[in-house]
Amino acid sequence: MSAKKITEQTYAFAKEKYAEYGVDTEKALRQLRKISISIHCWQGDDVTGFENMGGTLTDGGLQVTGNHPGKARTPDELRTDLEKAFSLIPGSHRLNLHAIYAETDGKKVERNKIVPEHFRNWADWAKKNKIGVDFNPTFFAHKLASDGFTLSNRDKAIRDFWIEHGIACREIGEYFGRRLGTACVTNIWIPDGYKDTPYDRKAPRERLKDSLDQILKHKMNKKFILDAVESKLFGIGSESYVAGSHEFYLGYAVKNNTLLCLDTGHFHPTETISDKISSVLLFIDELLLHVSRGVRWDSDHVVTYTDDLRTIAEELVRGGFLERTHIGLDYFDASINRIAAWVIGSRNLLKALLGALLEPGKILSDLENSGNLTARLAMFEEIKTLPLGAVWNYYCQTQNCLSDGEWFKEITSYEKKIFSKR
Ligand code: RNT
Ligand code: ZN
Repeated sequence: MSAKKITEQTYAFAKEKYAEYGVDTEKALRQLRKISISIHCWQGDDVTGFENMGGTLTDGGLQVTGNHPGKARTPDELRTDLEKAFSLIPGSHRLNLHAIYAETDGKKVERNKIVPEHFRNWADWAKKNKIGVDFNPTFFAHKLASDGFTLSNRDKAIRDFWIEHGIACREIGEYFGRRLGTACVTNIWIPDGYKDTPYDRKAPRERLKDSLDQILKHKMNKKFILDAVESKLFGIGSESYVAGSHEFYLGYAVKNNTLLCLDTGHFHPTETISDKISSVLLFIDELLLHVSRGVRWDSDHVVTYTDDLRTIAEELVRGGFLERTHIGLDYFDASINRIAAWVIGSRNLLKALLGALLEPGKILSDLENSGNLTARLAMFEEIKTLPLGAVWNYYCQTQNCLSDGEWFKEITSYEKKIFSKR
C-alpha cells in the first residue's frame, strides 16, 4: 500500500474512534487550519541580526549556546532557511521579526533612526510568500543597554534614545500591518534589572511606566498594529530584580488596553502560564504567547511535546480563546540544526493544539458538572492514548506537507547541500 493510502486509512479508523467520544475530527482539522503561529526569525541566527554581520549576541541578558554549523549570516540566507522551515510546517503561519534584522545597505543606522524602508525586503518577501509579520523593538545587544537599563535607565538621554527606538518600531509595525493586510503584533520586552538586591524598586518602574506612555502615546489603527508588553521574572545579570515584572505589565496592559505577552519561561519554575490564561483574558482583550521551554531556568530550549505545552493548548481551546490569542514561539538553540529547531517546535505546538481540538469537551464538562470527578480522571487518562498521530499525519498530507517520519529527511539533505557550504 502507498504511504498516502496508509495515512488515509489510519485516519479513517481514527475518525471513527474519536466519533465514539463525540468528537468530530473534520471540524478539528478545519479549526486547526485557521491557526497561524508566529515563527521567530531569531532561531535562525542565534539572535544576532544584521547590525554587526557575522557577530554574536552581546550585552543585554540573553544567552545563546552552541555552535552547530549553518547559522544564517545574511538576510537572504535567513529567508532561504525560513522558507525551508515554513515548507515543513503544515498550515499558513506568520514571521516574528526583531528590529536588529533591519537591512541598512551596509550603512550604520542607529536604532532610534530605523524606518520602514529598512524592512522593505522583508515586507516584499512576506507579501510574496503570503506570510503575516509581527515585530519587536530590540532593547538589548547594544552599548546603551550595557548597564542593564534601557527604558527605565536613570539617565534621561539613554531613556530617550530607547523611547525613540520604541516609537520608530511602532511605525515599522504599522507599515508591516498596512502592507500585508494583517495587524502586526509589536511586542515590547526590555531586559532592565539588577544582578543584586536593589534598594529602590520603585523608581525604575516609575521611569518605565513613563517611557512606555511616551512610546504608546501616539494612537495607531488596531487594524494594522497591536501593541503588546512582555514581563519577566529574572534574567542573566538581572537575577534579583526586573523592572518589568508580571504585576507591572499586567497592570499596564489592563490600564492602557494593550496586549499582554506571557512567555512560558518568564515565571517561577513551578508556575505555569496555562493557569493564567483564563484569568488575564477576563481583563484584557487579547493575549500574546511566547511559547518556549525552560530547563531549570528560562533557558529557551526548543518546544517539545510536554504536559506544559498541551495544557496551554487545552486552555486556549476550552476557553474559546483562540480568536483572542496570538501564539508565538520564542527559543534559540544553536547546538542543533536551526531549521529543525523551528520545525520541531512549530509542529509540536500545532500537534498540541490539534490534541486540544480533539478533546471530548462535552463528556469532560458533563462529568465535572455532575460531580463525577473519578470518571473525569479516568477519562483524562484514557484519552491520552487516542490516535492523535493518525489525525496529525492526515492533516500534514492534506496541507501538502511531509508527515512525521518523512520531513526530517529534508533537513538532512538541506544540511548537506546548503549548510556544508556556509
Ligand atoms: C527575553 C524575551 C524576549 C526575547 C526575544 C528575542 O527573555 O523572552 O521575548 O526572547 O524578544
Ligand atoms: Zn519572550
